[in-house]
Amino acid sequence: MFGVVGLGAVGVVGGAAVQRFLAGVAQHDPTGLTNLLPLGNEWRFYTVTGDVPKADPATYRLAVTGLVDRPQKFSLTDLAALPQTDMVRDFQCVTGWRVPKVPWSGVRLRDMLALAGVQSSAKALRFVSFDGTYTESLTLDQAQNPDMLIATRMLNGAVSHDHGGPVRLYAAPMYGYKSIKWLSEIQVVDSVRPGYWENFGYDVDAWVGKSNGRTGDVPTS
Ligand SMILES: Nc1nc2c(c(=O)[nH]1)N[C@H]1C(S)=C(S)[C@@H](COP(=O)(O)O)O[C@H]1N2
Ligand SMILES: [Mo]
Repeated sequence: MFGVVGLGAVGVVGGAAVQRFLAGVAQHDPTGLTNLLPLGNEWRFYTVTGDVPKADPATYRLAVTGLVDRPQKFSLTDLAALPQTDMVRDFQCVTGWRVPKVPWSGVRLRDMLALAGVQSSAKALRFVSFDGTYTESLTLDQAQNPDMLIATRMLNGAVSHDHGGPVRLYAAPMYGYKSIKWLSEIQVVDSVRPGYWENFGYDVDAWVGKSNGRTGDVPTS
């Protein structure tokens, strides 16, 4: 049942259909055997919704809403005007693949929250994707980690559409499913709302090497 639901949710559309299909299989395979599929040792492009409409950089907005004193909508120009943070960190998917030493840039999540003014009743963040389906979560404590980034650049360029551009989360210390692509809204909320994959059984606390039974993985930050 688990696998059937998962495969149904993976869009098999367009040129990357086969890769997306295999990525979907890998994500739902509790045995880990699909790691043996010849996908190479680089990025897999994941989407649970098939083709995602491209955002127009001129009209794109990132909304910060909920339990904040100053709800705001940031354009790409607004984001570029905020203090920028660079980091080089591995990207680690819970299914086993890792891309080493990826350069990332953007705005620290905690800087964004300070700007918005988080209210005292707030406990967690709910992240929303403009793909219409994917969500993620962090506790406010986790969001204070300096390696949680609202990424506008990766691999020395703008975040590409396939990688979740124009803006994605990069939760460096956690498995890749936390790094929501095509980010459109950060809702500040009073309790953790488990994200898309967490509803299929992945751990809400997704620290690399300390969750999902994957004790062998080396932390990325
Ligand atoms: N919107 C959205 N974000 C997502 C996903 C997704 O399917 N949809 N997959 C997650 C998972 S499981 C991983 S490992 C990474 C993969 O990032 P990439 O597609 O840039 O390689 O994106 C994460 N963010
Ligand atoms: Mo993943």
